[in-house]
Amino acid sequence: MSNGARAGRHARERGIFTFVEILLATLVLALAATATAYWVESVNELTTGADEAVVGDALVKTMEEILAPLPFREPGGTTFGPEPGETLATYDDLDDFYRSTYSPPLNKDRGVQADYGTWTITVSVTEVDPTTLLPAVDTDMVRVKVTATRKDRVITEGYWLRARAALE
Ligand SMILES: [Ca+2]
Repeated sequence: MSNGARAGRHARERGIFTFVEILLATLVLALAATATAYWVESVNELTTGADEAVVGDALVKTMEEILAPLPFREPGGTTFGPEPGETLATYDDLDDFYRSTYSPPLNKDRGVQADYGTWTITVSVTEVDPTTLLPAVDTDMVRVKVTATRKDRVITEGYWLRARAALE
């Protein structure tokens, strides 16, 4: 029996650990701590992603609340986009918003949601052919797209079609 093995056996008999045992235990603890840190970081990333998805959905829905009640087109108007002199506060038909970007995003009263300054809402309203849904000119259908981005990453996109009603 070697002197090392004899010393290890004597150490166990005395109830203390050898240097190798302490080294192995330290290594296992270090690996466990690293795995735990990695797991916590992964959970934090998932939570942040879930939070962003919830906020992105809410911001897109807020724009839907602004856009949905608007008439398809300015009564008697021929302009696609805001009529001369109109501003955000006086936009009164859907295509007034046809190429809009808001950062911070709007609240349902068209005010600014300053708490979401890192977010951008982009609205596009495109005339489309009602049959093919391809871009077209002077049709009775538009495709509305609302995109919520944060730090140049698209978080949520919402699309819908809007047809001109019989009396619009
Ligand atoms: Ca208008």
